[in-house]
Amino acid sequence: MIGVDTLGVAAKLGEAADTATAIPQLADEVGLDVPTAYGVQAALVQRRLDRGERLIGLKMGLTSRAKMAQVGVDEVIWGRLTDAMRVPDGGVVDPSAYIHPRVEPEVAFLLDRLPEPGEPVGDFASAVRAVAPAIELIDSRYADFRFSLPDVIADNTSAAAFVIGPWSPVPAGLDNLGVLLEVDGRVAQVGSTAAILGDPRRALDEGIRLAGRHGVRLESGWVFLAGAATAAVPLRPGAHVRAVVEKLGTASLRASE
Ligand code: OOG
Ligand code: MG
Repeated sequence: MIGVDTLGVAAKLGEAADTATAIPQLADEVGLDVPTAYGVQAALVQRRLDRGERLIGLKMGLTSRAKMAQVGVDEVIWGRLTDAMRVPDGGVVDPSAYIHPRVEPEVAFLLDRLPEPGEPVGDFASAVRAVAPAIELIDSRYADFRFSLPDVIADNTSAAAFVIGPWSPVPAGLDNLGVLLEVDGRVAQVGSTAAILGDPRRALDEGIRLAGRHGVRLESGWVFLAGAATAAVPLRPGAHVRAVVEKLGTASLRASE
């Protein structure tokens, strides 16, 4: 699309994140379509790289019906992860650094030998070195956590922070593992990895395919978040959050008061 001020739109989203201040949706006003929105996302993440952050992975979004229904957008999307977004397992986040943070349970992959662009992942066990339970902290930069498809893509798919639990070798099956999100010891969400495109391994194929359309190639050593298996829940000050994935274990974080 001609005439979109990609850098200007990225600067608005970047400042909204840096100052934890919501902004109105902008896709309609500036005329963003999906390809231009990925261009804004690239520029938004480039601002982070310019200040010294490193690109360390890719995240999928809206790979489950629970998530699509929660935000009213029904297309699979992807975003970029940097080292500054990673919080150690069991670590503390400051909720006041975000606008309206939410947490959701995910499955993470540690990428290994990936196929050539355009090729499907033939052998998952050689493409992925290890798997882990994870928590993603999302924080839409748009008011009321409401957005259109191009809005959320431009906003790096609401990516804000993530925690990865202990890595395990790739198990025989990943397609029907129970998933729990606990807040302060109470079950907040229950689901199954089957909710993630029927099998979270499919999320990797989709990630390679969709990112490839925009010239992004996944790299060995990158982290990959397959997308939440359940709806996300608000992160309140002082909360203790655990994501438990059957056979894989637990990832946790705490929100400071
Ligand atoms: C968009 C990001 C979705 C997921 O796991 O589905 C996502 C949002 O919900 O704000 O990260
Ligand atoms: Mg997510």
